[in-house]
Amino acid sequence: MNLVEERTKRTQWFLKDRFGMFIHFGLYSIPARGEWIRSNEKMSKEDYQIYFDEFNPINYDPKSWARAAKEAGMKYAVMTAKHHDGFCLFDSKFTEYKSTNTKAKRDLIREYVEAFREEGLKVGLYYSTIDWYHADFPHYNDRHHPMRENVSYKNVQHDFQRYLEYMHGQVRELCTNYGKIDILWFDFSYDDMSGEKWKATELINMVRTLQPDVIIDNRLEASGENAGSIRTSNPSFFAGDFASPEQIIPPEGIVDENGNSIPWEACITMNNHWGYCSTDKNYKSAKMIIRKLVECVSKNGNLLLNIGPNAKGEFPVESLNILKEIGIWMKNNGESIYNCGKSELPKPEWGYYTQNKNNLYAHIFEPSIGPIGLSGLKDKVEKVRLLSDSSEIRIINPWNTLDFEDYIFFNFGSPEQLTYPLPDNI
Ligand code: JFZ
Repeated sequence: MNLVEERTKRTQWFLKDRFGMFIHFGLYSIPARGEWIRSNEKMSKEDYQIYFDEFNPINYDPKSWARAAKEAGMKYAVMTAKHHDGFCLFDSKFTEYKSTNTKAKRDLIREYVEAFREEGLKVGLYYSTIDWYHADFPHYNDRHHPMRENVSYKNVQHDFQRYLEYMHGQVRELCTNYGKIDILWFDFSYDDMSGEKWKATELINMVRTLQPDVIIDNRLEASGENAGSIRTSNPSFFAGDFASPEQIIPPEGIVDENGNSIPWEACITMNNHWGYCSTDKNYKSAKMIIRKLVECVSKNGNLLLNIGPNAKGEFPVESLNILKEIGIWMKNNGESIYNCGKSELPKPEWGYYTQNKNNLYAHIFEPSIGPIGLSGLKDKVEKVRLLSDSSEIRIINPWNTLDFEDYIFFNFGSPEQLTYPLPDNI
């Protein structure tokens, strides 16, 4: 098997599952101004240390998180084992900067993988390639590093090889000590900090040896607008198994250079932050998120929806409510999401299609004043049913179909609507 065939095989479950939960949790959940706070506010190690000293998420209960994810219809999750600030939520032997050394005294990642697996969800780990804590991370040329403008800091010697040993050692721990890992989500590459700079071939070799079936994102080489070589027919060994567009749903999905769809997953936040932000109440509606999920699936993609738990280890109440609402919809309509993908039919003007082997699902976003038309389907549709209650939707002949020979029409409103021809003046 070549690399593309191996990718196709590994990602089968991922393409069926379609919907997952992203969790950004760490020391930054305490200041509650987002996970980039240390960089954004140019905080020194000492400035940031207070959050380590204080960290104690007394209500951390990943079982309740897993239940919330499952009830929302999510099939997998990805949680930050280490974010850019370098703080480890797992018991790594390579650092003292970890949750087991805080007041919490817990390996949060162990509890997370166990809880989510118990609910039947697949588990993923986010691991930041960038590290603002490790003394050997080369912040002297790093436009993101909190200490980028600190002159005395620039003169300190940094041994990047030592950082790479640290990073590889931690990835080995994550692939060894936590059972079967379904997704590894590396984040991220930029400037010349990309690909072999991370010793990516060696890293992926190790990962594949320890976790043969794990799927990996494309960010060991991708950055910004560059998706890396995953879209070529000859991707690099570390190109990843799926593309990871962020806060955007690609207009045409993601295809390789031959026009074949490749696995992709859009990650989006519920408000405008990844890590908990107490003042950001700009939550998207459940309706909008459901529509974004439909849009992803209609373009052969997945949706990874982020939650930023607060310092106590709780999901914000707004997030919980959104999850509940999504769950109600998924319970009734999940059949049009799981195991579904892009339809052979072009996008209809009133919404999106999703499709599986047996059915075409019409997701009607636009309210209609009358019958809704499906192009190219005349005489091809056996029956139309409302997915949520299996009730009959009648295929009808609207008043004057002369111009619509290729369409079938069905009525989505009350039957009476059908009988009234539209007035001439609208
Ligand atoms: C990254 C992180 O920096 C961020 O904190 C969060 O974890 C998010 C999911 O991923 O954000 C990025 C990464 C790469 C780019 C932009 C934002 N990029 O290459 O343009």
